[in-house]
This record gives sequence, structure tokens and C-alpha cells, in this order.
Amino acid sequence: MKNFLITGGAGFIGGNFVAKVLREELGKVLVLDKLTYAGHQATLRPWEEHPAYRFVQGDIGDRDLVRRLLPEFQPSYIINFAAESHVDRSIESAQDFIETNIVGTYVLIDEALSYWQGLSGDEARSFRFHHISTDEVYGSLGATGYFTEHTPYAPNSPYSASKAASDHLVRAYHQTHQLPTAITNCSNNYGLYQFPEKLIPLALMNALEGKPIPVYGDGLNIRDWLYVEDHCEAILRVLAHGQPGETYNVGGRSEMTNLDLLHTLFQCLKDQADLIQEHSDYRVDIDYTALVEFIPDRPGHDRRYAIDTGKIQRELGWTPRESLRTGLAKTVTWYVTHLDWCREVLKDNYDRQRLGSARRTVSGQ
Ligand code: NAD
Ligand code: TDX
Repeated sequence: MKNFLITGGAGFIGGNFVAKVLREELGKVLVLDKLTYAGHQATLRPWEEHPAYRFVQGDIGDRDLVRRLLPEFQPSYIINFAAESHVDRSIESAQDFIETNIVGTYVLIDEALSYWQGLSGDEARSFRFHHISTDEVYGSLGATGYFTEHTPYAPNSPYSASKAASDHLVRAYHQTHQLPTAITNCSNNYGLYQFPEKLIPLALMNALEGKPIPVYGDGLNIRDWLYVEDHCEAILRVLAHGQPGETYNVGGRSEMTNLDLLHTLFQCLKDQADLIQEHSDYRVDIDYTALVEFIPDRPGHDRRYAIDTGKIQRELGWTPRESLRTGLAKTVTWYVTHLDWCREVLKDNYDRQRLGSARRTVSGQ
């Protein structure tokens, strides 16, 4: 049994990871989450009474708090999901991205180092500081090729630049101090509990409600879609069997243009028309394709991401299990049967308006 300190556990991927650890009875969980617009207790509600679960609301950049929690909880693993994660918001303002993704990660890893230096024997050897990162640090691909662990960093958005900075810090703490770290750089996740600001849940909710579905530019940008459960399994493999100091790329082997993705999503909605009628008053005779609205492109919009998953497959035997079709079907089923969750996380928080389109006229905040 291990102790998992999961930062950002009230968010999308962290929340799925918490559920996996508790469902599979892998150990105790402490979630440290600031509960920003993207973090919600509603995501963790199924676990509130679980004896192996504890929640602390707080900031990974709060040194006193982190310094108190580490010796108290005695984590075997620190898995850092906490971040500002939405590219469009980083175009509006990069401030929170710098504070959490860079400064916050620095404070967390610096305190993790002090804590780890106080461990000995097997506890010290098996300890991991696992940093969750993104394929966006590698920039944009042309029509061919894949990101590998050796692709040079070339981030294009304030979000990906802040993630790149945090990756470099984590790498440096291993090189300089031998802290046993791991970094995973993954592609676009989708699945249960994703905040409806990202393409799939936003389009899903707008389609159900018969609202326009905003597509940036020509809709031909390509993403490599990874089902969140597959991602969580990859993280567990890296924690248990990964080499300290290493980076592993994690991808879904599901490259698709945004337009093709939306058409696949629309087909899933049509396939589940009966379920939609059972759980809502939404009309199911809508021509979802007619809702697509082409709008001006995202500034600095990366054209294509694709991941070479060879390393994690060869070294740790991981491959994604879910195809985009099967993963999307599960995702649609979950959203249609959890509309209360969507309403709760959006309420007084975000009304699905476009973010990050305007030219910046004021500097600073
Ligand atoms: P999310 O936005 O859904 O959740 C982020 C969580 O972090 C929220 O619960 C939020 O409250 C919390 N948080 C933010 N600032 C914090 C702070 N200072 N201290 C403590 N908690 C804080 O994000 P996500 O999509 O679950 O992404 C998780 C991680 O995975 C991020 O590091 C992100 O960069 C990375 N990632 C995400 C994707 C994706 O497709 N979603 C892909 C690649 C990498
Ligand atoms: O309304 C939209 N219309 C649209 O066309 C939105 C929100 C997005 N898009 C496009 C932009 C991208 O090409 O869809 C694609 C996916 O966009 P997002 O869901 O915003 O994801 P992306 O920018 O690709 O980044 C995601 O994957 C990598 C996560 O948000 C990051 O946290 C992660 O690092």
C-alpha cells in the first residue's frame, strides 16, 4: 500500500486518477487542490466518505502548507496534476499560469526534495515526484512525423511555455539533487469529468442544447486523443516501473482533425438518442452538423500533435486500450447521465463564451 499525494485532484485528470487509486485499493490518497474555476468537489463527491481519502484545499505554491503536509501524510508518491490547463485562458492572461505552473511547481518540488532527503532505504528509493505534462511543450508538427522524448522543446502558447518551464525544473531537480522524478508528456485527454471549456465537452453540451459549436480556423488542426482512463493507467505504470529521472510520452494513437472528431461525436450522440431522451428534455432530432460555426482562429494555434508511444510501450508494456470511437461513446454516456455535474461545475463560473480571441491591448494582468 502506498500513500498518494495528488495535487489538482479535483480537476479532470487528477479526479479520474483519484478514482482509480481508490477503486483499485492501491493506497491512501491526499488531494491538495486550490479549487480554482476548474476544480470541483462535485468530482470527488463519490469518495468523500472513503476511509482512505482526505482532501485539503490549498495552493501548491503555499510553502508553509506543503511543508506541513508532507511529513504529516508521508507520501510514497507526489503526482502533480495541479495546473492552469486551458490554452485559451493563457491567451487572455498568463499570470495564473506563471504562478501555478512555474512558481507553484517550484515550491512543491523544492519541499518534496527536503522531504525526500529525510527518507531512507526503500522509502527513499521508491519515492517518486511525478510531474504531469503535455505534448504541447514540443510545439507543432507538420503533416508527418511524431513527437518523441527527444523532440526539442518549442512551446507556442503561454500555457505550453509555462508547462515547459516546469518540466525543466523537474528535470533539473533530478540532475542536480538526484530527486527521483518522472515526467509524462501526454496528448489531448478526454473522458469523464472534463470541464466544459475544452473542445469535446463544450461541443457535447452545445450540441445537446442546440447551440452553435465554435470551430477555430478551418477545423483541420489535428490532435491525438487519449482516453483519460488509459492515461491514468500509464501514470501507474510509470510510478511502479519507470526509471527515475526519465520522461515518457503518452498518446492515444487516435489522430484526427477537429472536424472529423466532431462528426464522430455527433454520430455517438445520434446512437444514444434514446438515452438522451430518458435523461433530459433535449431534442434529439437536431442536425448537429448544422450547428458547427467557423470562427476566427486561435492565435498561435498549433496545427498538429502526434505522439510516438514507442518508449512507454517497449519499456513498460503500456498501450492505449480505448479507440476514439469506444472512448467517445463512454464519454457521451457519462455526460448524458451526469448533466447535474455539468450544471453544478458551470454555475456562476463559466457560460461557455469564447476565450482568448481578442487582441491584447492592455499589458500586465
Ligand atoms: P484541470 O484544469 O481540469 O484541473 C486542474 C486542477 O488543478 C483543478 O482542480 C484546479 O483547482 C487545480 N489547481 C490549479 N491551480 C492550483 C494550485 N495553485 N494549487 C493547487 N491546485 C491547483 O486540468 P486537467 O485537464 O485535469 O490537467 C491536469 C494536468 O495534466 C495539467 O498539469 C495539464 O497541464 C496536464 N495535461 C492535460 C491535458 C488535457 O488534455 N486535459 C493534456 C496534457 C497534459
Ligand atoms: O471551442 C473550441 N473550438 C475549437 O476549434 C475549442 C475550445 C477548441 N477548439 C480547437 C482548438 C484545438 O485545435 O480544438 C482543439 C482542442 O482544443 P482544446 O480542447 O482547447 O485543447 P488543446 O488546446 O489542444 O489543449 C489540450 O491538450 C493538451 C489541453 O487543454 C491541454 O491542457 C493539454 O496540455
